[in-house]
Amino acid sequence: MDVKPKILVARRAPAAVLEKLSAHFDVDCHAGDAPLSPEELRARLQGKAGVYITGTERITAELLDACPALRAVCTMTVGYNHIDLAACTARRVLVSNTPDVLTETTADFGFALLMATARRMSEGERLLRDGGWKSWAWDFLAGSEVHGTTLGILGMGRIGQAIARRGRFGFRMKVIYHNRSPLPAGIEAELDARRVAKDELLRQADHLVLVLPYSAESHHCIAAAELALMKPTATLVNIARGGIVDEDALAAALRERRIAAAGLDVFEGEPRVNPALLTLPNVVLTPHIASATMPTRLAMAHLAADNLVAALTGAAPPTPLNPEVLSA
Ligand code: 8YV
Repeated sequence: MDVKPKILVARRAPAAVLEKLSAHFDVDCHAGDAPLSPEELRARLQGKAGVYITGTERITAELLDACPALRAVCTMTVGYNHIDLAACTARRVLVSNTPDVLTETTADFGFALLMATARRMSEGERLLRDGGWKSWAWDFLAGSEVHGTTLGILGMGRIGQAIARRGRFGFRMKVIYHNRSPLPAGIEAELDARRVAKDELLRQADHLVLVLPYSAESHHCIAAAELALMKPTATLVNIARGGIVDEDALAAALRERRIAAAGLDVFEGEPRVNPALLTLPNVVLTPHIASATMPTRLAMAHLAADNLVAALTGAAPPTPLNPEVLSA
């Protein structure tokens, strides 16, 4: 009888996904909602050929060295800053993520967060629930305009483009962006989007959306100096990773109304939120849910499983990050 390879599913996963994995593997599933500690992860990974993770579990060179049986790391996220990709590649460990299936859903949320932030929705709901809605006034909860304004996108990948499309075609916004590489000419023309220097993006955007990958290079790339370039009427939206923004500098800018408002779905120390942000009225805070619709989360969960099955059964994984390890 063939012995199935052993894998670890590091977080609670949909039943259908566990069933799919169990057809191929001997599955050890951490069913709790609290993440495994790094020590627990290392212990549970002993003898495992594959691991199915989310954005919480960190895959480091040290962990890989402590788990020599590991051949595949499959994350149910598009971002992969929690994985040392170079260390995986050097050890011929296949890494995959879940791009594309979450693009439109995440862009929907990014735009919703922009709207909620500009139009002061959370502030209004808090005021109403607290019994503070007494009468009408011409400037009561008056927010910033969205349609026809300038949308700035920092990081023009798949999700950035999907947000730009919503702004351009749904809200007649002028789109500017900053990205390491320019968009293909066809997409730039479709979106009527202009690539600008980062400083110009900060100066001109009425609404600035952060959608860039997190790395040593993008760590705190929005800090005091960058916030100082923004318009006092501007809003900032972050659906990428918390570490991109210096939260203390952002809280100070919001408190002193050097920018109008911010919408944040991600936080540097999440799930802990910087207390300086919690007391400010002009910030909308959501708990990292940009990709959280049932169909999208199921699609992500299945894609991560399909990658793991392929990687360990000799088939081509649908969305590998280091396909070179397969041919090495
Ligand atoms: C995840 C995300 O849900 O895909 C990503 O990179 O940020 C979200 O879609 C989150 O990271 C889960 O850990």
